[in-house]
Amino acid sequence: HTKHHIQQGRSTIVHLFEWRWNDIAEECERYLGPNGFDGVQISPPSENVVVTKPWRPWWERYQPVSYNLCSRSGTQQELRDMVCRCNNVGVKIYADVVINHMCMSDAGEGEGRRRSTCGSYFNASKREFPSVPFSASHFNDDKCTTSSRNIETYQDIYQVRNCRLLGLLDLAQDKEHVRERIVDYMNRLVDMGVAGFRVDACKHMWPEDLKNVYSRLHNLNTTWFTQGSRPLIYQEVIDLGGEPIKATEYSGLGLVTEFKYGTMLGSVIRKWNQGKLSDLKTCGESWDLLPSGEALVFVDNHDNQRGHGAGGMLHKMYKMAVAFMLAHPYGVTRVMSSYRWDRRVVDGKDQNDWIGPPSFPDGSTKPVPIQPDGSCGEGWVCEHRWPTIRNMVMFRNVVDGEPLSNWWDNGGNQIAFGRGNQGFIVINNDNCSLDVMLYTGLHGGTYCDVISGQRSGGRCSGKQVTVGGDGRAHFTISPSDPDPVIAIHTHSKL
Ligand code: AAO
Repeated sequence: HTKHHIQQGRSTIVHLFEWRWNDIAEECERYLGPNGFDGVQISPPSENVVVTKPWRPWWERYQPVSYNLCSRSGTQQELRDMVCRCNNVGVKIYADVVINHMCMSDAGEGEGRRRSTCGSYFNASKREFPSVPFSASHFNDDKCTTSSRNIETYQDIYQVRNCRLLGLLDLAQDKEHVRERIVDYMNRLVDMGVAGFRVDACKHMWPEDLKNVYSRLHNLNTTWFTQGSRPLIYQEVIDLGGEPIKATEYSGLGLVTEFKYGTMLGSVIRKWNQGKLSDLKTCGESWDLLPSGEALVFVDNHDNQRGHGAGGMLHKMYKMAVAFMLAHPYGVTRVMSSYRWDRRVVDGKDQNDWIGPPSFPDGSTKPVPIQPDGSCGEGWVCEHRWPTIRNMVMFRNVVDGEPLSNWWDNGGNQIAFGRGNQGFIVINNDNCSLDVMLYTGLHGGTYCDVISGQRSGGRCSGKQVTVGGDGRAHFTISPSDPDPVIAIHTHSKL
């Protein structure tokens, strides 16, 4: 079984969606390292087809034409430099790998930088990708029984795995040549110092083929990792129930994205179907979630944000959901860092869901400028720099390994819980004030709330909480607070 390498004292993967390698390298050094992030999920580093209709959508990166390492995020040299610089400050890189398929069947033929990001030749209608190389016999079409060659129903496991997802040319991972090319691609990244992978569209690949591929991966690069370390793998499988393919078919191979978690949390925070925060008392396996050690959890992802895949939420609720997720022991946590685009929703669907990252007229991605207040400019949202999220990532590090403890709720939407005797969080999602005395498990003293401020030196820029010698403290949270949450931990003690 995969040995996990979420190192002690660091938690949480941040998905720097569509960022350039150079910007990620800077961010590791100036922000992610010092703030205790475990690692970065990067956008797919492989060469992809250049889509111009619509203009350079973000999703073109999910249409590889080769496994050469140049993309809108940068060159192979820039990728290598980023991996090295991030590892040097203790921040790991997890690469998003698209190995289920190549580009869409109607992508045509071409070469040069206007057609593919490294300029490699491909011919989609002949299914030829000579830079890998792949050719017609390496695809699954002979196994697919639908007349469109596409997946037409998710109720048939053979269609889901042998036909084309969204019209994308479906690779035959049961063939040795295909396995070997994929393994070679992933091993080039491992050898460079990458610590693991987000594997795209795993539902559409047979578990035994993935098992074969993962078993052939090299150990992590010993320049940064202890000898014998295995890559951390988290597999994208959307399992919300109702389909024959289950997340548990993949959980023996690595972590699996637990889509039920964000769906459940979002619905409770929005109070849908009479949901209330106090329901979260039992959050975990009894909710039909994967065992905690097998799940990668998140509140939103790049698909959900724009109505692709399976979930979105208002700012205040969103931060509350992320704060809960980071405080609660369940799963390996991932936070999303996105960019703004002009949503144009018609009949419930965003017509602009394709818009790519902030870019120059020539299609190249803009750098991420950091403003004097620490936020990002040029349309980059940088949720991971929001103080609540950053400080809760640190909370999770401080309480790492501690059990859920001292749960309290009012039977409605006010809850509180601790993590051993290391940290304590109180959340008010009711429309009335919270005003209560609670046992925190923390040692007596004055603590700085890391939601409304933070400790620096001996001073606190936010609310202060006094824990008595008996471990009890008085909390008040008004529902109109910008963040109706209070969180304290041993490192925020004044
Ligand atoms: C683009 C165009 C397409 C075009 C295609 C080829 O948008 O119109 O046909 O090119 O020319 C991304 C974009 C796609 C884009 C693609 C390639 O999202 O729009 O297509 O790049 O450029 C399924 C997969 C899942 C996948 C998801 C999008 O199982 O793996 O579709 N996610 C990943 C990536 C994603 C990427 C790809 C895969 C492809 O994260 O960014 O696509 O590399 C059900 C199923 C899910 C299924 C969804 C959506 O979900 O369970 O397995 O995901 O449907 O089809 C309720 C249900 C829930 C259901 C959900 C949505 O919540 O409970 O089960 O509704 O219907």
